[in-house]
Amino acid sequence: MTISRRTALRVIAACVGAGTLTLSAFSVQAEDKKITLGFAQVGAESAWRTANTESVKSAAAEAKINLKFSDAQQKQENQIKAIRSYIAQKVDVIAFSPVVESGWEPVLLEAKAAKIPVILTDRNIDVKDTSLYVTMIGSDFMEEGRRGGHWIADHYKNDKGPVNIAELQGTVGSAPANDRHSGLIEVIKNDPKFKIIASQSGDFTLAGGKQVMEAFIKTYGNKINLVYAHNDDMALGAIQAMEEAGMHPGKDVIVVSFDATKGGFQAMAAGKMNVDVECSPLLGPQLMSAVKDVVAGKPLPKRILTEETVFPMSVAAQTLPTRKY
Ligand code: GYE
Repeated sequence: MTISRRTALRVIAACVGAGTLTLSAFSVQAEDKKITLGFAQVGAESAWRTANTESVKSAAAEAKINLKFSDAQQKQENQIKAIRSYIAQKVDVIAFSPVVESGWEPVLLEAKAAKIPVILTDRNIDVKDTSLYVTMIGSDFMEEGRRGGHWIADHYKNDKGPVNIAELQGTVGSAPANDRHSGLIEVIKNDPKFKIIASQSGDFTLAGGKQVMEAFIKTYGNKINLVYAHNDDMALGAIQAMEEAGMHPGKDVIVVSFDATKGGFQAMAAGKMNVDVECSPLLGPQLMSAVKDVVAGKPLPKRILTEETVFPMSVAAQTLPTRKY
């Protein structure tokens, strides 16, 4: 049934007259009730992070959540400042991706005292009192490290070694750097042919990876058999450094990386990277649904995991067009 504009106006007028004009009052209330989420991001250090930021922003818009966003430029003190300002602004929920694992108790106690729920995304923290956060949404970095380790163990199963590994670590003290290291060690520790001959942080950036790799090449040269880079940006930097030194990444030096970004896939398709362990940055939708549940008082699991896999070089060209980040 369609009604004319005039009829509609008459109906509204009648409602007003009868004191039943609840509709517009409701919509004003709904507008007021829009959830405000304060999100403290790590920085913009990698392609992974750019995709993660984009996912959070677009999912907030989609979910009609009012997002306050800050970029900590990879510094914990900036993140703490941002969280304090969200507390002062009395946002409904705070979410953040912690740069490092330790040192969060004081600010999280402040959030708790202000009764503002906190959700961790992407990276975990090291706190005794887990009531300081509602849930943690993200990957299992230990498992990712093990997946990298298993690929390596399998790749060298018929090789007596030694296999000299140069490790490019992520940001010092961050969960993915700690766990991708420990996951690898767990798998290779009982096989003496694997030796980590060099290990240093490139801070998850391309420039950092390149610089550290240049130093490794100077010290160890052709002794390096495998580069284990904690993310694609550092692996791409290391590939550049190796090529500039006349080496052949992907062939005479095996390259193992994490994230599975388009950049990683392009390197694999070009034969310069051997395997990329997936880590999805597309956490925005899961975060927004958790935010809504928390505000609605619904219980949430303490850990919400992302599903991921491993991509060897052989599937890169075929899979590249379907990659979303
Ligand atoms: O692997 C790296 C980024 O925390 C999982 O941070 C994330 C990591 C990701 O800088 O590229």
